Formats: sequence, structure tokens, C-alpha cells
Amino acid sequence: MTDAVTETRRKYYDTLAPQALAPLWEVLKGLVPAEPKSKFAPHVWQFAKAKPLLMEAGSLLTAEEAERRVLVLENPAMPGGSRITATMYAGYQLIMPGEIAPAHRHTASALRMVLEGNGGYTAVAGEKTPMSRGDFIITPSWGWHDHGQENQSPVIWVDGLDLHMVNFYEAAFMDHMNDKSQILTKSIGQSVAEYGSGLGPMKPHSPFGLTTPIFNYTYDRSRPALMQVAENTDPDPHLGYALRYLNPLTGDWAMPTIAAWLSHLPKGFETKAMRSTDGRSIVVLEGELTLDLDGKTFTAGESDVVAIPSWVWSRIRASKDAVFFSFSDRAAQEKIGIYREERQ
Ligand code: 1HN
Repeated sequence: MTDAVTETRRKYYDTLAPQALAPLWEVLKGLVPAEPKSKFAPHVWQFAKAKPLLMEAGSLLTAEEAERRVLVLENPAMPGGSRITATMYAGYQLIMPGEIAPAHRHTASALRMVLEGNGGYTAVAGEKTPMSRGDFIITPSWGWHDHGQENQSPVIWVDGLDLHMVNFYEAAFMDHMNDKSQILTKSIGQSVAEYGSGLGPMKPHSPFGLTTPIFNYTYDRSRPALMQVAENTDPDPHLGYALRYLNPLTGDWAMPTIAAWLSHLPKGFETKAMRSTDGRSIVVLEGELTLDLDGKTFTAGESDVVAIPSWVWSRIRASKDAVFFSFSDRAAQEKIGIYREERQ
């Protein structure tokens, strides 16, 4: 292009800007890339490094002061972004003995993967549920929730929220209760009895809209299910053994925006390479994983968290018999018809 042409165009562009107009041809390639290239980095957060810092926060401020005492898992490619992957927020949360994280509700949906339960609880929409290691607990969009610990040991879990999706749509609301704890109107385990026993109400409906009516998928039910499947079937070459958490009323993912599943790889098993458009986070519950993420090697042990951004090639090997929890924005991507994966 000659200088004269460049200059003519530049002058033309200058006339567009005051009218809030811009030439698409200058930005088209960046707006519509040939394939995803994540701005986020694959990364492992080691629980052994995070836990002492989390406990230090425990003596610096109360859960009530903090509202939620959490160390955010910040993707190192975007410090200050409060993101583990493009659309997801994640963090390690701590409740000390006797504390209450006060009741509130928000548009964003949240999940918890419990690391150290020890008698802590979460209350959701009038029902309390105890927290134990490996439990997958959901607080649905706009559901009241508070957390607490009546016993003598700290409670720690991993939070995952779809709040960046909600904020992208500029659709976020939040509300606080006057009381610290919500009034309980249901018995412990009532929602599992009503919806999670292969039975359901005569008129199927979820009190939580698009979200599953079961809000605690306890490890004492999910682990044996996964292990029994593993004993009697061949592993999927790309997934190993995996079961996903379902909404029993629809057969869809348990949450409308966040996909969640539980995997088992026997010691020595290595998955074949695959990549997918969802931003995925893994919480290791048992054993140890060696991950090859776009050619780089990472190791993740118990309670460590792994970020696998969109379209990163991954191969996962169990260096010890492993059980791990995954969550991603796949459920949302499927709903808008854009989810893709590729398997080698
Ligand atoms: C939240 O409500 C919790 O309820 C945890 O435990 C983390 C991060 C951002 C916004 C709301 C919780 C959160 C959060």
C-alpha cells in the first residue's frame, strides 16, 4: 500500500470516529480468529502452598468481616482478573470454628468442592447440608446461602462461580439477608429424598429453575458409583472413567452454565490427547496427576487445582490411583451451540 493510500484512509477513519463508527476491515481478523487462542495459561495451584496463607487470613479477619474469606485462584496470565479461566471464578474458602459466612444471594451460580469438611455446613434455600471431603454442593442462581462451622476444626473448600458470564451480560444482582443465618424450613437430606432416590414429585418442577433440585451430590454416593463402573467396564481412551453430575428432572448438567463431572484414572493410565473449547478446572481429590498441557508438564496432588484453558491440548496420566473433580463452562457453551472438541 502506498503512503498516499494509507494517508487517505487514515483521514477517512478520522471522520468516522466522531460519529461513533469504525471500519470493520481493520479489526475483522482479531474479532473472528481462525481458532481459539486462550489469553489464559495452564496452571496448577498447590494446596500445600495455599493452605498456610489461607489459615493466616483466618487470623487476620473473620468470615463475617470478609463476607466470604477466600483466596482467589488468579490465572497467572491475568493478575487482578479474579478468573481461573476466561469465564470462571474460583477460590479456596475458609470457615473457622464458630464462624458464619452470612446469608446472601446473587445471580451468579456457585459450586463448592469440599476439601476439609469436618462438620461444616452450607444452607441453601431453607435446607442445611453437612460438608464432607469430595461433596459437590451447588448454590443455584438467586438462592439464599450461608455457610458455618459448629465444630472445632477449620472447613476448606474450592468455590467455582459463573460470575464472569453473568457480568459479561451485565445481568448481576446481589441481595443480603438481615439475619446472618437463614431460617431452616426443611430437614437435612430432604431434597435428596425428594429428587435423588429415583423418585420425584408428581408434577416435575425444580424449586431452582434450570438448576438441579439436589444441591449436595455427596462423595459417599458418587465415589462408589464411579468405582463400581470402573470395576466392570473399559476406560474411555480420552476420559478414563468419568461420570457427570446430572439434573434428575432434565438429564442435563446439574447446573445450567457449569458442567461438572467426576473422574477416575487407575495408576499408570494415561489419556489420549484431546482439546475442547471449554475452560476447565480440576480439583484432585485422591492420588496424583501428571498433566501434559500444550506440551508443558505439570504435577497435581491432593487438593491441588489445575486450570486448563480453552483449546489447550491435554493428556492426563495418573502417577497414583486418582480421583478428580472437573468443572467448566461447557454447559453454557452447549446451550448456545458453540462447544467443540477434538480427540487424537
Ligand atoms: C460467594 O457468594 C461465595 O457464597 C464465595 O461462598 C465466593 C465470590 C464472588 C461472589 C460471591 C459463597 C464468591 C461469592
